[in-house]
Amino acid sequence: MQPKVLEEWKDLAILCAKSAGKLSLEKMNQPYEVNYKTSASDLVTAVDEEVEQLVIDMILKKYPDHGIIGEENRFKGDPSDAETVWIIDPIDGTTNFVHQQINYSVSIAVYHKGEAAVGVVYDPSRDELFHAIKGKGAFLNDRKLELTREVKLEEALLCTSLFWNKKAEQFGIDVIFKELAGKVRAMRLLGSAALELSYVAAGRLDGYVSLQLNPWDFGAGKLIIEEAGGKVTSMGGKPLPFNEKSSVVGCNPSFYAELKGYIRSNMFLNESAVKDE
Ligand code: 2AM
Ligand code: CA
Repeated sequence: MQPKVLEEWKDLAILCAKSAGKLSLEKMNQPYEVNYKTSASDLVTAVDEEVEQLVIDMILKKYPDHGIIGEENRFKGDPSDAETVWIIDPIDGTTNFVHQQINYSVSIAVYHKGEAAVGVVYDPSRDELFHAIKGKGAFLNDRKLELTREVKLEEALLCTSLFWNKKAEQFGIDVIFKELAGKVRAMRLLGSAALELSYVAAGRLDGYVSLQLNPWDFGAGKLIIEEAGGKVTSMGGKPLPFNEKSSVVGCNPSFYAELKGYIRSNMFLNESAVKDE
């Protein structure tokens, strides 16, 4: 893809993310509807839907032939018909949006022929923009992000979005994380996967692990970590897909092999079963 086109996609992704963030901040202190998706711990608000619609309208105005995969499913076409697909999460960390009013983000990725081309994650409450173009590096606002510092696993600040559900226990993940927590410097759980992956790229966290995420949670963050020089794969070491669920390991490259090996050797890992949850 021509560099000029990639720049245009990135510029629109940034414009969409900032407009989405502004709308979410405006709506935050007005009454809005909150609904349960699958359970009381899986929320969706009227703001998620309104913000997704805003982003879809902005994308289709400029690129009517592009496909869109959004968490709230508001795109009317079939994204598998398009060569270029935008993957959006209007609010990643809806629970934080509702409870904390911070620690949530807008995640927008552009994939071309199945490959990540552009990734943008915007934190509206801190006005922080993480962005990357394939082959052109990753940035936090104007600062280039480079994971050049060597980090040992025992010095690492690790993050997860572990779900304490039956499936997680069945895979032994509760035991692993208990043990892993004693092996690394400390563990964190922030509640917005897109933001947590971006923090890994920025060196604020050293690694992020999840048993299962959706493509709109990791689509942009994956490219931002890779462009900062980090490693991101599934727990089994496979490249992350753009159109289906996956487990995720993203980290500073210096301990990737050790961390992935540790997870694999301590847990019964059947990736297709993890995905099918
Ligand atoms: P979401 O807020 O867009 O749903 C929370 O730990 C992280 O996992 C968030 O990025 C959240 O994204 C994501 N997530 C995906 N499915 C989830 C679920 N069923 N319950 C809680 N968080 C979920
Ligand atoms: Ca969401």
